[in-house]
Amino acid sequence: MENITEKIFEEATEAIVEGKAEKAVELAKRGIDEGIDPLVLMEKGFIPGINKVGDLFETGRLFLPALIYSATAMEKATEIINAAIPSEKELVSAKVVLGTVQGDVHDIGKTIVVSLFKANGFDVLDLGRDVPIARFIEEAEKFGADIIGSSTLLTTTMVGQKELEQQLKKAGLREKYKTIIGGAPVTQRWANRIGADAYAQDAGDGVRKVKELLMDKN
Ligand code: B1M
Repeated sequence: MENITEKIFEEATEAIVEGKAEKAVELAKRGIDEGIDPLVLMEKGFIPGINKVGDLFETGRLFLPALIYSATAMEKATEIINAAIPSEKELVSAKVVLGTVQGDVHDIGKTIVVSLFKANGFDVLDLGRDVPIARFIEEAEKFGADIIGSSTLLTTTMVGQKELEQQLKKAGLREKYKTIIGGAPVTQRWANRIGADAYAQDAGDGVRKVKELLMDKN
């Protein structure tokens, strides 16, 4: 069993690096059928692949068309993984609005966060990607959210998370919501600097942090 699991992880990494969407989907399905936890499969199989692609892209050893093939393979595998995340039966009476900030179209990680939040019983409104900052607030007001979550993968768009804090303050709504931020370049230090209530390094951490924030809120 261990060998099969390791082999699936390796092949999943390879499928993403090579940008093979059909193969990635087949491996995601096979891994789940073999009983591998979908998030472990993501973490040990697919994420190392897309991280490798990122490194190759950054160092000029892979170009945009290949990055797009790999991203497509990753998106397709993520759909299968997200659908397989087991749901908690207990509903949490908390509403979360989540999106990727304006100027940024990276949404693979954000989508995993959304799925895990839903699986943990949160009522989630997914705003998608490239979301104008003011829209986070408008939608949170309409949805009756408790938490506003923002994701970003580009260093140039991190400033959107700061702007969200500023716009909330300006509208006199900062105390009404708890905010959580995430994304590859984001850190706890950035959260402290801009005044976000929490930072999460991955989806599981996000669920833990949101539960803590809700305890503070009540
Ligand atoms: Co882009 N890209 N990309 N890209 N891309 C990065 C981010 C980059 C680091 C690659 C590199 O150079 N090494 C680099 C950014 C450099 C920088 O800012 N300093 C980069 C660049 C430059 C670009 C373009 C500018 C390229 C170009 O056009 N010349 C362009 C930007 C377009 C735009 O947004 N305006 C671009 C485009 C793309 C694609 C469209 C091809 C594709 C995205 C497809 C999609 O998302 N639908 C893509 C991809 C795939 C990547 C890399 C390779 C992988 C990102 C990813 O999906 N990771 C990325 C390199 C990298 O990050 N290693 C890269 C897997 C995912 C599961 O992880 O998103 O980190 P992540 O999410 C994690 C955690 O961060 C956390 O939980 C998730 C699950 O564990 N998390 C949260 C995330 N959000 C959270 C929110 C929370 C809590 C936790 O609470 C609210």
